[in-house]
Amino acid sequence: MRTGLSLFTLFLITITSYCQTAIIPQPVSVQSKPGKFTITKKTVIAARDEEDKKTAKLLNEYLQEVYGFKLDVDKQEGKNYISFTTKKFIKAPDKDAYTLNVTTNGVSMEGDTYAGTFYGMQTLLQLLPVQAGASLAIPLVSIQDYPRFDYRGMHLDVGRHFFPAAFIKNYIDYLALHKLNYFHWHLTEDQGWRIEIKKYPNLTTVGAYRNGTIIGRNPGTGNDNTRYGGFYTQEEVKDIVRYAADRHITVVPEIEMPGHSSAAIASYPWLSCFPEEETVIRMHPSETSKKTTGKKVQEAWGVFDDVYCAGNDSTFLFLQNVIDEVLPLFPSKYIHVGGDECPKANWKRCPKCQARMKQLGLKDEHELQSYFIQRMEKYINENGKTLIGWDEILEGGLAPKAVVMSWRGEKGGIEAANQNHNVIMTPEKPVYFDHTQTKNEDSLVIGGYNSIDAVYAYEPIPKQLSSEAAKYVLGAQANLWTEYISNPAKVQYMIFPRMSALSEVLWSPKEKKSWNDFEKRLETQFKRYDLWKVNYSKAYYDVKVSLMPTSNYQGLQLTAEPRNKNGTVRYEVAGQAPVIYTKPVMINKNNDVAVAYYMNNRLVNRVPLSISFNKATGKKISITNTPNERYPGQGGAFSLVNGVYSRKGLSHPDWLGWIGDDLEATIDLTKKDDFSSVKIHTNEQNGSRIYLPQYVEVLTSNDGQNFTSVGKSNEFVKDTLTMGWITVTFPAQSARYLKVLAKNYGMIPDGKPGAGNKAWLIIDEIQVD
Ligand code: TNX
Repeated sequence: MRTGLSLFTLFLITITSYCQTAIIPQPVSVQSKPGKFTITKKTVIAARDEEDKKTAKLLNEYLQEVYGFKLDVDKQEGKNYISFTTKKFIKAPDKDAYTLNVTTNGVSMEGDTYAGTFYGMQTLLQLLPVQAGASLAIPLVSIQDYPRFDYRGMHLDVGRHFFPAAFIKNYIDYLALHKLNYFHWHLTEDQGWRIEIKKYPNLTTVGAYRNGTIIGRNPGTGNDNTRYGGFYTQEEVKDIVRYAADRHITVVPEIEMPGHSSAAIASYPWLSCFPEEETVIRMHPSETSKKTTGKKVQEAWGVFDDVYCAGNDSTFLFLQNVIDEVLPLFPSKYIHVGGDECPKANWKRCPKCQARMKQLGLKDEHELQSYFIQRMEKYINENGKTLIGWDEILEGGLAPKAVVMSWRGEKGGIEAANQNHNVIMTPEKPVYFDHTQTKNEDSLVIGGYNSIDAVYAYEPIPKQLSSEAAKYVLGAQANLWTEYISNPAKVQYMIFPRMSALSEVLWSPKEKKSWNDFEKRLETQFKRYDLWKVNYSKAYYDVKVSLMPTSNYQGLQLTAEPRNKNGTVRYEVAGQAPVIYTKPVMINKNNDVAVAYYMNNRLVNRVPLSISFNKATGKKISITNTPNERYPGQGGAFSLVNGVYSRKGLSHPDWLGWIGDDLEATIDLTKKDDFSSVKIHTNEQNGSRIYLPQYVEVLTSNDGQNFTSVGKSNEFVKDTLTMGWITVTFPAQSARYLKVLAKNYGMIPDGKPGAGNKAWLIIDEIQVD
């Protein structure tokens, strides 16, 4: 008995003192031992040279900020210590590697480089408890670690919305906490020029401010007509670059050309092919333009025809002068020149551009764009730097030493790597962090869906590349475009927690990646976000709610499937006490319901659903044309008769969409029923190529074979600014089957937004009454 007890006690001591670590990104190797070391106010940080002292200072800042105290820094280790040592001069293969050892006497970090030591310190921060008040006990571990990719980046667009210098420093802190090492700073845009250039003061007196911003999703529902803007002085830029360097982060500036240059053109109209032409500021609902005179900083989002003139040498002189001021501010070996989304319409009608093409024997405007980038590359190379451009710089021939950022998928990256060019992968899917991370988004976002799982699953080296070509992939980066991100809290909401997944993609060995393991560590990471006082998306706690037909098509069956399994799902019906969800729920009348997810009795996520019953709800439906993968609906065609439709816009998961194709749906009411109207819920946003159908036609049948047309309509009544119903009414019918045909708008004609493309048709509900 005695032996049994003491053995049991020993066992208990072992498991309770054997702490689990939750480090993100996952290190190369972690060995845990039983026992712990506790940091107290008496613990001394030992750091010998200046760089390591900087890292020691950063550790102290973190301790102060999060736990409310600081430690002394000394040269000697003593008995209770945290020591930083850098071996220096150690090069590849494991560049920026570090080891971290925690014993009962202290913590030692040893880096191959200063950056390595700094990464060791970042790992130490993640060994600390996530409760601010707790004693700082850390588990005994031995960690060996180094990054997988050399380029681990995050981008921020400060053109569409401006973020103050203080927040840029916070953003850099977030990168550092994730062991990311490149900050791509997108400094110039149509909607604002954000960096002081002394030779060209108008760039910031004029180009940094716009007279308004469109409201809502492009092309908007109006304009706020409020002056907006801001810029960074060269002093602020230097300060930020230094701040980043202390955190072993390189800042890569982007000065966009030849497109996305409306703000520069507003400052100096002679940069345009047509200095006399006025800037067009598109506005919904008329989709005509706001009244302005002369060149203006853009107020709408999108791509604009007024770009730098490629025929004028003064354009190049201007850009070279700008670069002359930019390069000294940024020690980075890279400078990004954009190169994306440059319409060629103005170059086609510009005599100077055409003369340049003729003189150089360029066969089209793509070659002119290539000439533009190559001419700038030459200048940049002469100044000892390397040019980065978006994948459009492949069109018309790549500049000889350019690095390609592949954003329109991986295609451009693959092509460039096969041409022996370095590549940074930034494919829209899944690393555009301006896209939503939840199917239940209730803030305005640009569209697209990049879940945290998709980011985690991302592999930067495309399968198509040979191992030789794969060496050209320097790494990857997530981009944050800010059309719909106007404040720091929204930035945080969009990047967290996806940035944590990204860091593991870029840092951890491929074979170490495990979603199940990441999920466990993610819950600790959420607590760190709380410690860092940052906002983050709760999409990870989303509950997948599906509405499916019952076996006899007499109602709806709601199922709720949480991704995370540690909490509880509650089912709520308006006006009733919530119940714990355990099995599918039957619904057969109009109701406002919700599915909520609770962790430790705290609400973390809630999906509300308004169910509108009608004669088609829950019935059998089939459709002829498969919807596009971007708008597949929930449960496919059944989405159209599931009693639910969007009240907020296109991020609702119920939409079915077709490019060029019609909706042709057949509904089986299971028995003869009487009805005299059919409505479809649709969306009109011509700026996004979404057009109303030409008409909606209803046909009925009693045998499901032979259908007769009973009515047709294109009468659209809005229920929100972009959505509404087309209703077909007809003399009362008694039939078992009906067919609903919505005729796609078809090819978009000249003069309309999206001309030359097939229109989208978007529908999320059919109602029969
Ligand atoms: C495309 S990505 C752009 C940006 C937009 C972004 C929105 C790239 C090189 N150009 O100008 O902000 O889409 O997701």
